[in-house]
Amino acid sequence: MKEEIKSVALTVRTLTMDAVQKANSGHPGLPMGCAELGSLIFGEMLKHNPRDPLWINRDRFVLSAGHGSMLLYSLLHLSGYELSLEDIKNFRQLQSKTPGHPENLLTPGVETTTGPLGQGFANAVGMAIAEVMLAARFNTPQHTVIDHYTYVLAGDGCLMEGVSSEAASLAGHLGLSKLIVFYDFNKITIDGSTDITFTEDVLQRFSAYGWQTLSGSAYDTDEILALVNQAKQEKGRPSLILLRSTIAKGSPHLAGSHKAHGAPLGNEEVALTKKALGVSESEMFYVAPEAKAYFQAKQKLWDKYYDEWQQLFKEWKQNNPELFNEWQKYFDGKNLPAITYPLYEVGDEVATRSSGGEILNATAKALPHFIGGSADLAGSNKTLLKGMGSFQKDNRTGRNINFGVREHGMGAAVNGIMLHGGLKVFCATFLVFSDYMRPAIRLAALMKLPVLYIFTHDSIFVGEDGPTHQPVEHLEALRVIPNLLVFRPADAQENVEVWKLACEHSSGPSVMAYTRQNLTVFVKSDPHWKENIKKGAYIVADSEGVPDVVLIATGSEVGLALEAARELNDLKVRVVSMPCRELFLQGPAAYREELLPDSAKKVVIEAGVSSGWHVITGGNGAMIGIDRFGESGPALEVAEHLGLSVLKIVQKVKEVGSI
Ligand SMILES: Cc1ncc(C[n+]2csc(CCOP(=O)(O)OP(=O)(O)O)c2C)c(N)n1
Repeated sequence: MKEEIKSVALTVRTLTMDAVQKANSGHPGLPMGCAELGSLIFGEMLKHNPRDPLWINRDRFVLSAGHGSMLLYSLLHLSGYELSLEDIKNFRQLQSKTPGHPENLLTPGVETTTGPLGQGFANAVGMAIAEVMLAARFNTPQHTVIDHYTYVLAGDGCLMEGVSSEAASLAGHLGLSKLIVFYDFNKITIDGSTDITFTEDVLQRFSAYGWQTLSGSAYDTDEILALVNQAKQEKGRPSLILLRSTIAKGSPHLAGSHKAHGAPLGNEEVALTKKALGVSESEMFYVAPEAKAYFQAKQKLWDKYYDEWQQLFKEWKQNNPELFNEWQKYFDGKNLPAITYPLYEVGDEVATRSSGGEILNATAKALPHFIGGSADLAGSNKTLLKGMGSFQKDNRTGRNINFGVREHGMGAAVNGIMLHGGLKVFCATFLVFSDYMRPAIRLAALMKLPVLYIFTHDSIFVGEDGPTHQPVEHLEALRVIPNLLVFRPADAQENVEVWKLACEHSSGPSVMAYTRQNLTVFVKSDPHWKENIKKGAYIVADSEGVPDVVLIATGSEVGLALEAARELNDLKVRVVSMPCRELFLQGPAAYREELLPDSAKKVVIEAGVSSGWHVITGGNGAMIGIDRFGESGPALEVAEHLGLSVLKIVQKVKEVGSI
């Protein structure tokens, strides 16, 4: 095996050097430094099947240090995934399957999109959570249908990032023992040696988090396999295996240098390295025949594991028809019962966070695979799944995840849960703290993951907690993320309808922005509002004939708009509720024109920044928003102070209407 691993490692080095050189950009250092480790992961550790990259029970491998993508691409190619040598030659080219950083939607075998350091690590924590949850749900004493490891390769950068600390702390608390992280301890980052930045004892830190910590050399294959064995023996803690390594190992002049981190080695150095490795200098994209043969032989073993699992699954299915019925709900979306949503009547006074909590519980009651949690705000967010337990070390069937005060880690972990497959996940915090999860939200949108975000306390109407807790720019900041839908329902009835839309949005995440304060369920003048809300907006109250002014509002401001409209007797006023601007803008142009006639002035009312709303006002109207931070005080006084009272809205509309 040792000789074969050498040949695989050699091939990783040659492919990496040539691909980076040809693209004239990329990161040769990590793949060359971790070539042996990567070869062992793909050849000796992973139970996977390159012919079925989405096999549910495969071991997961996450390259958290995504800049080292050539490590992953070389090994995916060698081990038989659908990634040709031609693809490797197209490294970093437009629309290739080998983008600069790994993207799960582009390349078979890539488990998650990585590059923003630390995110992959935290995704892996989510994957390990999913594995444990699903194992508890489906395994029987006779049959272990869910049973896999999650391996991670993380560098100094990943472990410096706060997101990995949060996720590691959570993983330690939860005792995720099937999570095994390799730490590429090369002590090099972009700016030089970690002596200038990162001198803590990482192993001690992880030990304090509740991890088993191990260490060895990245070039001693026996030792690495023994350490992994030790990690697997540990049943109560995740494992961190620190491996001492040399960046760009094999390069005569650049090994150990930060210069090899993120730049081509240069033609001369590539030639010298090839020579040192015993490869012909003129040979480009050299693949050692022994490396190919090694993986071809491995495929037989993987087929064996795979077939054994298929057989096991078949038996399990025959013996447990009811469990299989459940399985189909989790993994295929089949046999799902209809959700019985709560009913709300006109005049009901209920905060959208409260109706949201009821809707959430109704959903969880019907969908057994619906799980999630809050970052220590379940009570305020109203997101507790009642009677469904807390997922803990000693309760793997709990469906509430207590993420603790760890929004960064939560955001990234839920991406991992979703990526794992089998579960539908939500997470929650205050809207103002969505900033703490923004990198993960962005990645969820990029990966088209249908995560549900429940963000409550959605405006200055939070009141006394003051500007630190009053979001103003957040709705807009979220709306600008491509492929993310932001819903801000105006009452409990709307909430039910937009929740359905969010759940149906299967190709990306959705935000539910909910109020802390009560909102009155209002009469909708449009008899087809439940149909029309699917287009992002609908008419709540209309004028006789073509309106002079259309008031467009979202969430809690729809109620204000309705009150203001009643005061504006001299004008023909229409009120439009727009719980999802993105859907409205993506929808049919004719509907947009119908709702917002060219001739009418448009006044948008939202307790947030005005930026972005010009697309609706179209230069013919105004925005009543909040282009500053809020203030601490009773909510209605703060709102009045910031121009969000009925009186002030009426004044503003009169000004606009008379122009
Ligand atoms: C969140 C984030 N910040 C910054 C970067 C830019 N960046 C890419 S690699 C890197 C250094 C990483 O060092 P290390 O993990 O030790 O990788 P190695 O040098 O060993 O390849 C930085 C700062 C990034 N990709 N993500």
